[in-house]
Amino acid sequence: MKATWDIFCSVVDNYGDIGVTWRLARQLVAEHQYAVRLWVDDLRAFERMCPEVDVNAEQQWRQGVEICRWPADWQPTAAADVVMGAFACRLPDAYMEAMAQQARPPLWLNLDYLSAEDWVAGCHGLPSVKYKGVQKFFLFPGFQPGTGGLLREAGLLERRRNFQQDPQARRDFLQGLGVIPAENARLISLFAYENAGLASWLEVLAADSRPTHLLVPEGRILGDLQRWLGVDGLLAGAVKVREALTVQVLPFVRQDDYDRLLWCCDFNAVRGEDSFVRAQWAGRPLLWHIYQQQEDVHLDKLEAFLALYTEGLSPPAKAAMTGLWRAWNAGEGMGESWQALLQEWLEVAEHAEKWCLGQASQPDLAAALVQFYLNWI
Ligand code: TRH
Repeated sequence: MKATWDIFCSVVDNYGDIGVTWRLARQLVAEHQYAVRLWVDDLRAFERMCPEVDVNAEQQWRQGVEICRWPADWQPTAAADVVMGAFACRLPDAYMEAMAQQARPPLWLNLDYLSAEDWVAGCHGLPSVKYKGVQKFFLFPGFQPGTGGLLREAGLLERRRNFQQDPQARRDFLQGLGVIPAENARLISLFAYENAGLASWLEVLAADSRPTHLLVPEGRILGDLQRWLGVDGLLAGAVKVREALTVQVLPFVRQDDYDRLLWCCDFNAVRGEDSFVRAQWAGRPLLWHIYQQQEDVHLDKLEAFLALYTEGLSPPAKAAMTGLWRAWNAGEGMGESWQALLQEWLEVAEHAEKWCLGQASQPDLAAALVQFYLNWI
């Protein structure tokens, strides 16, 4: 009998918690043939990226995954063979008790946040706390050998490359979103938290000799965008033109379509965790708005990633990339660093593909989790 998996996802805020666990659950089913239950405490964020999700259903099947509402009032449930809490979420007490009561206690995992910091490889797979004899283990995604790697479905890069080599597929996809960029326009996607640096970036794009078509999925950055445009109530479908810059607001699309959007663009501004990884698989230059944490600990994570990512770049390209990312994450002026990046564009674009291939040569996170389980039994 194949093992059963329970994945617990508490939606703290935004879309990253459900984005990551939904991706992982699907991959465990599709590529490793496990029976996976995904427990989610709030289905509304989920519905945005997977519109067929019924937000009122206690239980439903989606793409082979059993989706269960994680109720505040937990009902007795037998534990699975592998139990994963995502991002340090606390499992229901009664469920932990059920784990402890099982004749063969399950493998208990905590899937942690993604970080490029050096300590991650040393902590991946280490034992954590115990509950009545059930041992919990830390699992860390990461970029370096010895970590759990990144989520990457089988055949992802081939699909991405086929799409990018097919101009008609790109045109059709964009047209489906109502996007018809000018022939020579630079296409940029923008998914970010509120950012005081946005106006300075838009200024320089508007003043550029080459047109830019900026695609902005509905979300937290719209307030800054509206302020710069001097308009209110921007909704999906809105198109505004300021000199060389065309700004278009997009609906929040399903997760697979968001991938295609990233594949279409010459440059992707992403945020959090999952969109950040997907932009890397797109093989195009990117800008990361990191999720802000208390006492600015996120800035160490930003620097750790930058140090890794810019390895092998020439000093001016490295300086341009680093300058742009630091400015964006400090909410500072973007004009100068954007110009500097444009000077290094060819190198930075080649580097994005190289980085992607390098990361793809490591085992993916789902495979690493399965291997961890197989080593454990
Ligand atoms: O939404 P986020 O800011 O999520 C964050 C981070 O994960 C952060 O690390 C975590 O601490 C916090 O949540 C709780 O960014 P992220 O991780 O990129 O997740 C966005 C998800 O939304 C990702 O799976 C892609 C998906 N998405 C779509 O499906 N369609 C869209 O149109 C867009 C813009 C995103």
